[in-house]
Amino acid sequence: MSDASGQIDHVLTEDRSFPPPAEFTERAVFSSQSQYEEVYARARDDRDGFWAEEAKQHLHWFEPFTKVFDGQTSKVRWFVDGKTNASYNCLDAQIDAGRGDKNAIVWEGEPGDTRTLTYRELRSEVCKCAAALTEIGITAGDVVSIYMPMTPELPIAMLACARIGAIHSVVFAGFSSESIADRNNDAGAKLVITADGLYRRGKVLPLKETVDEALEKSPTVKNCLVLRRTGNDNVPMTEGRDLWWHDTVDHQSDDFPAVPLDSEAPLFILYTSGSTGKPKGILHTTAGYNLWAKRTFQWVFDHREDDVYWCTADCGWITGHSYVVYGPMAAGATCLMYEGAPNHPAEDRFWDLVEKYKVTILYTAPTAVRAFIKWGDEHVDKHDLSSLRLLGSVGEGINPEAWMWYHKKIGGERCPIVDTWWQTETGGIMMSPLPGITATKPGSCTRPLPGVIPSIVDETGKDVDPNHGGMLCIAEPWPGMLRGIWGDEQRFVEQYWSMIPGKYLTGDNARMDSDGYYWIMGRIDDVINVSGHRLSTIEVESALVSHEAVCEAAVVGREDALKGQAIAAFVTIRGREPNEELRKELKMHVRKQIGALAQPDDIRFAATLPKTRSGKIMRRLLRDVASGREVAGDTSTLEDLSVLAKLNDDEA
Ligand code: 6R9
Repeated sequence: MSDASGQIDHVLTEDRSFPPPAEFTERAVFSSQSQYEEVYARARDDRDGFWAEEAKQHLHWFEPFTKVFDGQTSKVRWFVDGKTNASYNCLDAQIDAGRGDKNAIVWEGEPGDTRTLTYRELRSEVCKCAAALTEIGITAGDVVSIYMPMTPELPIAMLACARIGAIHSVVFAGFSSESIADRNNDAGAKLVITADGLYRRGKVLPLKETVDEALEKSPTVKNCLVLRRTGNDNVPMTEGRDLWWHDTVDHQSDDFPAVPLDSEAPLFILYTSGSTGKPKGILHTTAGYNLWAKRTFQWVFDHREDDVYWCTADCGWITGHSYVVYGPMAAGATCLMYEGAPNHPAEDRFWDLVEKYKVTILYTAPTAVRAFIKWGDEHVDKHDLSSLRLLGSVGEGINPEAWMWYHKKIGGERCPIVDTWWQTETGGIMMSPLPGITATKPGSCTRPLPGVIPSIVDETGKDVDPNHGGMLCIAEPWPGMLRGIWGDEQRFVEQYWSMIPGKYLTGDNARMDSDGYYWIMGRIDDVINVSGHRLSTIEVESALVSHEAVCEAAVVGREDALKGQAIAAFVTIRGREPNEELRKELKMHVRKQIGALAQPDDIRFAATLPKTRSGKIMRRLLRDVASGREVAGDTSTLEDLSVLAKLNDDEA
C-alpha cells in the first residue's frame, strides 16, 4: 500500500459529497436509486437469467446461444454455442436500427484536417479492409498487429479484423521496435498494419522504420500493410512483403458480410504490464466482451441518441478498445476522435475541440486533468464548454484537488463526474457512479455496476470489515472478463486465480466505506502507474540491466504532481563514470528498449542497493529515498545499514 501512501491520507479525509443535478436525473438511464438496487439484485441473484435477457436484447445473433454460462473461476464460457460478430454489432446492426446516416466517427487530425464517417460509410471502409485482409491471406484465428496513429483507419483495421474473425493486437504507437517484436513473437502475428508516420506536436514521427526494425526479429510476420498518413518521403518498402493501404484496400468491394463467429472466438489480445518483466497478452473474446463494453457504456455515460461523445484515449490502450470502439459503436454513438497532442498548436486544443464539435460527454484521464491545471485556466476560459453534460475519468485515482478543478472549470459545476475503475483484464468499467443517481465523493469510484460482485479480503482470503483496506477481488464471473493470457495458461491461473481461491484477484488494494463506496488504494504488486499507464518495475529494470554499464537496477515509483507516479531508478554501474552523460544514455536506452513512456525520470547511481538478508531489494526504502522522505519503518532486515546513508549521496 505504500505505493500510494501519499494519496491514501487524502482519500481517508475526503467527505464532500455531490448529488447529481435534478435535471440530469430526470432523463437518465438509471433515474432512481431503487431502480439500481433492483437491477443490481437481479444480476446478482439470477445471474444467468439477467445476462440471457441482456444478450438477446443487445447483441445480434446469427445463431442463438444454448446456455448462458458454463465453467468456473478461470475457465468460463458465456453464451455457449451462440454465433455473433462484434463488427456486425457495431456497424450493420446500427444501420438496421436506422443510424446509417448518423455520424459514427467525427475525426480531427493534429494539423487540423477533418473527416466524418457515418455508420454506413464506416461499414463500407471496414468491408474494404476486411476484403483486403482476406486477399492478403488472413483468416479467422490469425493474429494481426496494429501499430498506427489515431486516424479513422485504426478503428477500421480493428473492426475489419473482427469482421473476419482475425485477432487484433494493437500496440500503442509510442512503443519501441523491441516491444513490437516481442508482441509479434509472443502472439505469432502474421501481419502488421502501420502508417508512414504520425503527427506529434507539429512534427512527423516515423512509424514504418520502427516497424521495419521490429520485423527483422519477427519471423512469423509475412506482410506489412502501410497507411499513407503524413506523406513523408522515402518510406522504405520491402518488395513482396510491404503493401500500401491505398493500393490494397481502396479498390475492394464495400460489401463484405460479417462472418458468424462463436461467442468465445478470440476478439483481441492486448498486452499489459504485470508484476514480471514480460508483458501479458490479455485475451478477450467476442460476445461477452462486446456486451459488457456496450452495456457499461450505456449505463455509465447515460448515452442519448444526440450525444457527441469524446473519449480521449488512444486505441493502443484498453480504454480505446472498449470506449472508443466496441462500446460506443455497439450503442450507435457519435464519437469524436482526435489524432494529436493536447497542447498543439496551443494548450487549449481540447477545449477548442469541445466547443467546435459541441461535445456533450468527455472521458479523459487524471494525468491530463493535472496537465490542464498546470497550463492555466486562461486556456479553458477562452472557450464555450456549455455543451458538456457529463465528465468521466479513468486510468488512476483522481486526486480530490484535480476532481474539484474538473468539476468547476470544465463541468461548470453542473456535470456529474464518473470516476470509472476497471482494468485491461475486466474488459470494461466495473465500478463507477451512475450519473443520474449516485452522489459522488471526490476520489471514490463509488459503487459496483450490475453484475459486479466485489470482495475485499485479507491475506487469508477472509472478507475485511468496512473501512478496512484489503485486496480487491471480484467474487463472481462477469461477461467481459478476460479469458486468458495468450499462450500462458499457467501464468493466468497463478496471477489471478491462485492467491484467493475462487475469486478473481485484481492486483489493487481497496477499502469500502460505511456508505458502501469503494476507494482504490494503489497496487499490491510491483506495477507502477505513470500517466495512467501500467508499467512493471521489473520491465524497466531489465531494460536498464541490458545496458553494458549497469550491474544492477532497482526501479520504484515516486509521487509526481503531473504523472501520478514518476519512475525513479537506482543503478550500480561498472566501467563508467557516474555522470550526467551516462544518466542521459541510460534514459535513452530504456526509451529505445520499451518506449518513451518508460523513460526514467530520475537515475541515481548507488554503490550497492539496499537488500534484505535473503537478497530481496528493499523497494520500500528506495521509495522513501526517491521521494525525498525520511526513511521510515523497520530497517532491521536490511543487510548493510551503511548502504542507506550512501544512497542519499547520489554518486557511487
Ligand atoms: C482502464 C485501465 C488498470 C489499473 C487498475 C488500477 C488503475 C484504473 C482507476 C484506477 C483508481 C480509477 N486504475 N482506473 N485506479 N481509480 N478510476 O486503466 O486499465 O491500463 O489495465 O490499468 O489502473 O490500479 O488496476 P489498465
